[in-house]
Amino acid sequence: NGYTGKILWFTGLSASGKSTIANALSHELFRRKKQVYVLDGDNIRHGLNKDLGFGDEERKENIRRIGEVAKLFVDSGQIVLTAFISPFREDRQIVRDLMPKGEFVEVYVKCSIETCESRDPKGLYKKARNHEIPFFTGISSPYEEPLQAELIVDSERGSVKEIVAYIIEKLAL
Ligand code: GGZ
Repeated sequence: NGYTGKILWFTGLSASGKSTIANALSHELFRRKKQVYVLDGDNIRHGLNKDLGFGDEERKENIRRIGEVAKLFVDSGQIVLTAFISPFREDRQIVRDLMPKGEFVEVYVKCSIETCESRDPKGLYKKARNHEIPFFTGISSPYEEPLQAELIVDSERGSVKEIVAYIIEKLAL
């Protein structure tokens, strides 16, 4: 069972917990000697995609590039954990279609907009409400819930630790 390359594609609202869960999962997989790498806003939107904003077309291009980069990591044998809002079904489907069956696993990090807004770790929801940030997902830009996610994790119910354990068990990682 040597070859384990795949994409775990986390999708969900801002502050739903995508990056936190992906990073905790990556630490646990590393501990289990898996080749794993996290792609998130910190290493993609500040680098490769720093030319892109948050209009629909720019989000689409953001996700397209991330999909292509993730595919390269999978080619090199890694488990890639991506943590982007990726609000559009069509764009997630395009990445799914890049990958062989079973190598794209959609993980919906479910969390109500009310809870995300109350967490507001960076004060972005407040700014969006005050019209200081346009096209903010869940406020002034849509989020299309997955209809066919392989996994749904509810960050309002489970702890990060429980969710990580659940993902590892369900996917037999
Ligand atoms: C949504 C925004 C926006 C707008 C800046 N809408 O909670 P965060 O801060 O750390 O994560 C959000 C991140 C979203 O980038 P993604 O690359 O994941 O988005 S997408 O997949 O839709 O392309 C948020 C911050 O960037 N942010 N402006 N208008 N989130």
